[in-house]
Amino acid sequence: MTTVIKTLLSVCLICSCLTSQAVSDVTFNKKRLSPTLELARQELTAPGILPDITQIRVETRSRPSDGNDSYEITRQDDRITITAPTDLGALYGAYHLARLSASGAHVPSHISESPAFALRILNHWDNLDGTIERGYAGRSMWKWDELPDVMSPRYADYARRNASIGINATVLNNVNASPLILSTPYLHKIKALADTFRPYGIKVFLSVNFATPMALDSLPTADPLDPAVQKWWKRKADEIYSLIPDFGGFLVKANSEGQPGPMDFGRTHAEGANMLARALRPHHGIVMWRAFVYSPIDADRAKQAYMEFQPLDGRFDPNVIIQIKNGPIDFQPREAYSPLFGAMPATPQMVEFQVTQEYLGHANHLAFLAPMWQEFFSQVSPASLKAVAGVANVGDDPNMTGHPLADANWYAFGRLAWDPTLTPEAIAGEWIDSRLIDPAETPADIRRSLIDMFTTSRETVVDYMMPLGLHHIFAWGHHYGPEPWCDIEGARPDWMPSYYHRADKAGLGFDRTPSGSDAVSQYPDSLRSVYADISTCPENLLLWFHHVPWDHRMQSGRTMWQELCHRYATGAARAARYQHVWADARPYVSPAIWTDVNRRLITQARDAQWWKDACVLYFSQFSSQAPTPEVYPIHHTLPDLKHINLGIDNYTNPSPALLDSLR
Ligand code: BDP
Repeated sequence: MTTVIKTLLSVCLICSCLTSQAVSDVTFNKKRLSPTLELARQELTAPGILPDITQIRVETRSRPSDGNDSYEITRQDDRITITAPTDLGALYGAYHLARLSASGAHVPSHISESPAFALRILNHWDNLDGTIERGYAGRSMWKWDELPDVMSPRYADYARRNASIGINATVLNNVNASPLILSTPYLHKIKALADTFRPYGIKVFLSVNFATPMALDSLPTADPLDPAVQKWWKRKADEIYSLIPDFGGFLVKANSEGQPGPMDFGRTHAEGANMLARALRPHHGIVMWRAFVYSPIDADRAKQAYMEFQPLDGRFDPNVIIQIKNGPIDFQPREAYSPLFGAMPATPQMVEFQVTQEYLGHANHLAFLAPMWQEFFSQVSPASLKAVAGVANVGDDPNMTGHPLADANWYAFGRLAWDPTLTPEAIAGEWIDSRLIDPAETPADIRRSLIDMFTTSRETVVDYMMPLGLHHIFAWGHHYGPEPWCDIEGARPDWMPSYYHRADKAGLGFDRTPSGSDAVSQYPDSLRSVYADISTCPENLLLWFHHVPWDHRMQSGRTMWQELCHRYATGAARAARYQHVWADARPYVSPAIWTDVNRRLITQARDAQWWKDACVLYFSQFSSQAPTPEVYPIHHTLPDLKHINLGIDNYTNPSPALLDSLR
């Protein structure tokens, strides 16, 4: 199969225009195929699938010990049987075979799969006006003006792409939620989407604004203990379920960044969440209540979620899950894991990852995120979590993800939500083989270099943006470029880079040991002592936990200043090298994708230099030491970089002068 055809297949897998052979004999034990089994049939009879298989038998039957989404595949010579307790399990089995087939892999004699998490959910930060908060792949997929009358074929395509990697739920709208999403006309639009997604096993959830009863129906309050408010939510839940019987529930951002919440009425997060949970409970719905909050108490930003939520352990109803970002701050290129995980043993918890690259170069930089998520799972046991959420990188761009290789992050999110033990190498290999190249036609060393490029890319971004545990030194607002010097009058101190890097003549980094903010004390004892001691703290989190003297000796033998320069230099150099890897891969990748990615890799390398120059020049003012030789050539001057003061408009619509200055 050529790579061009493969690209087509990855966009539209059920493409009857292709003429290669299909499996001739696909049978089911069920006489009448449900819409879900019909989808499985379409997958298994798609042209070109499993060329050496002649027969596939699909058996769906309940076995009490099986999880709902599980499946088994057995192969005997050229015959395959998929066995599953549910139709959806069978569909997942069909997708598994399609995946193996697309990457040219052999079907082993026995496969047994069951997902690690029952709920594997994408969070869209889509606004009702079609914009996407932190979205870099065009506008929202959801065409609210047209729905429910016009149903874009892309809705089914989207559902299929999710289901084929095991994602089984979606939150359609932004956590900064418009109350309008719960109005009756919108519920009819949502019903139409839910009907389309249902055969694919995708449940619909909504983000809700806590003050919706006030905004939508002029109630005088949204106090969760007010009976009229409780009744309002019960009625709303009944209305939703009358339209969407398998509706999943609500995601709530409350009392954070200006969003309303129970604390506006003197109530706790638990009282707010439970009120919603009780409205949903008769319908088996759940509430995912976010822990991304800014405590009013003046404490280290990294401590606030823990301080606000940990004391509420055990106070939430059973159908509430606390949704916690992977790190305690905000989706930085590298964070320590959030200490709230494991600190609320009597409360269900779930993790929120960010698939969209708000802090990782938007749709311009390659940053394959499986290593980041795997790093998280190596610290927080998947068994301790009820669910996994990922903030989507999906929009209405033709390829849905902007950067063509960013599809690998959507893919990796789904695959890890299904099986968190998969390695980044394995996931990158699967994606590359099935969606980028034809492994049979691509030399092994080229394929290997592509996998290496993917699996090193996140660390590369960390190195040229924020090595050694630095964090949040992004430009104001859009979070694209470097702005460690940013100082906006009147803004929250904990939105300022200097709050986090704390550069001074003595050193660099945030002292979170007992002599500083003592954020380390929120971690379990064994880890607290490791993080608190500068000699045992992992170097990739050193400046996260310590204010480190410039001349502190690192494991490499370099001083901290030299190591910092080294990381910036190697990060920028690696970003530049990706262009060579890509050049070598050119004959094996579709020309359109090659050209698009090439353009973005050039931008990435340019941006990496910009990050290196900005940070090294800025911090050298505090270290009082010149950049080390490996940092050269330095392309910019600090006054120039400061002068640019990138705003998002500048970035999306750069003036020629700005472009010149960045070259
Ligand atoms: C931050 C984003 C902001 C989100 C917020 C959140 O900058 O746009 O609304 O997180 O997660 O990362 O609520």
